[in-house]
Amino acid sequence: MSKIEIKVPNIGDYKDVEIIEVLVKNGQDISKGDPIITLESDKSSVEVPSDYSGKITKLKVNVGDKVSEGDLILEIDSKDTGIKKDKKLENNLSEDIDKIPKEIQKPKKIISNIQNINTNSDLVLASPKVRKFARELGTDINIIPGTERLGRVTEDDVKRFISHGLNQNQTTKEVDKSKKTTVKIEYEHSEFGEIEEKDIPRIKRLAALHLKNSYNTIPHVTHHDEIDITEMEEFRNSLIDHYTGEKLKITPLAFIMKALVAALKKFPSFNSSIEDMSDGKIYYKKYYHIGVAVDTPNGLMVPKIREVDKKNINYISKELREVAQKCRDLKIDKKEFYGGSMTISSLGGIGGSFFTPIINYPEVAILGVSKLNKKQIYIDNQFKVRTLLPISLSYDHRIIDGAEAARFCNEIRDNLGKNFAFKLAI
Ligand code: CAO
Repeated sequence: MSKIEIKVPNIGDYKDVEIIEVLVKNGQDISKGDPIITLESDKSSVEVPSDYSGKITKLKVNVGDKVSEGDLILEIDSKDTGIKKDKKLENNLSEDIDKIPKEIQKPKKIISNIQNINTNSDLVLASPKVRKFARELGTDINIIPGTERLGRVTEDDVKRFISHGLNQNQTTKEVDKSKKTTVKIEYEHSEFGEIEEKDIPRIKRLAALHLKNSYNTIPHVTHHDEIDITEMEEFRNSLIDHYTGEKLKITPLAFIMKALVAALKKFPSFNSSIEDMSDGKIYYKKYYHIGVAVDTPNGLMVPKIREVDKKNINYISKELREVAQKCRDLKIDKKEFYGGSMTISSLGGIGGSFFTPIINYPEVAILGVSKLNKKQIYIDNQFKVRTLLPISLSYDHRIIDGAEAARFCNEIRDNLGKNFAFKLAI
């Protein structure tokens, strides 16, 4: 057994290329030729394979790191001797990353006339091979939903997309494009004062595609309401750890998640997905995995808290903190962004009253939560100070009617109301 260092091979003239995926873990057995990381330059992405077989002992890189030829990726214990490098793999890699035509590299200057802007093919994560495959089939890769990490599009995604006949979206995109060409920005921003040009972070660019797809495909309606959570808040603030005697720090979101799940059980159409209206299918989920929008320095991420129906609020609260931290540290697995029932977008810790959240496609509804506040409410012939929680439910009007949405919100209100919050907690 010898210890072998696997380094970034020859990648042409490229330096400081970003790692967008780490495909292996410490302790994993890998074979020669297995992909270990994916590198992406401005216009192309390429997987770096291992030159040797063995067990990974030290993984030295993370997603987001920038690397150049010769940088250490990982160390393995290998039966191989450590001297035979696969020249063929290395040459292919250098060619792949070199395939980026010079003329389509990132423009240095903001182009003031939108007529000149290319399609955004650089926004989608896909290997050059998959891009070519989509192009050959006459499909725009930008409108294909990717199933891999961070929305990466695979060859299977392209095939699935075509077999579902989703190409009709392309027509809409064509219309969008032609509209775009009629808009002309007459002046440079810099003509009005000092400006700074920056790249839009990758996660924001990827999220943009999903948000745009959802907003353009789903007819959204948003139902707003205020829920009296006075007793729930009193109860939440009274919770104490029996062992330490200290106050338990439980986010209101844990109660809201439980209340949402109880409402989903009563209104299964909210726990469903439609992938393509034209195939006439709706998928009802028998599980209760709630997505929670997490604000991170890199942009918004929506991991799922699984089986909320089977967990108590203390556990949910802890799990939410941990998962949110993983997102902020970019240490979350891609699968955690998939397979949700419904999403909650909470701005409660920040502020605001109501907003219009965008549905997390292919789900059919999303619950927006804003900052609770105290108000005078007329109850039992007198004004009383109560704690109110503003909620905003956006729903897919193709599948959910307004009356059903109002009933769903009433159910959430009852679930968070007097006595019921206590039941949710246990
Ligand atoms: N009203 C008032 N206060 C609230 C509240 C509400 N509805 N919800 C939470 N809070 C309080 C919490 O109790 C906490 O108070 P303490 O510090 O006194 O304990 C404080 O606000 C901060 O909460 P938090 O944000 O750290 O935790 P959370 O459980 O409320 O939310 C998470 C977790 C991950 C949802 C949150 O950190 C976050 O990222 N929110 C932003 C989501 C977002 O950007 N949505 C928009 C998507 S659409 O673009």
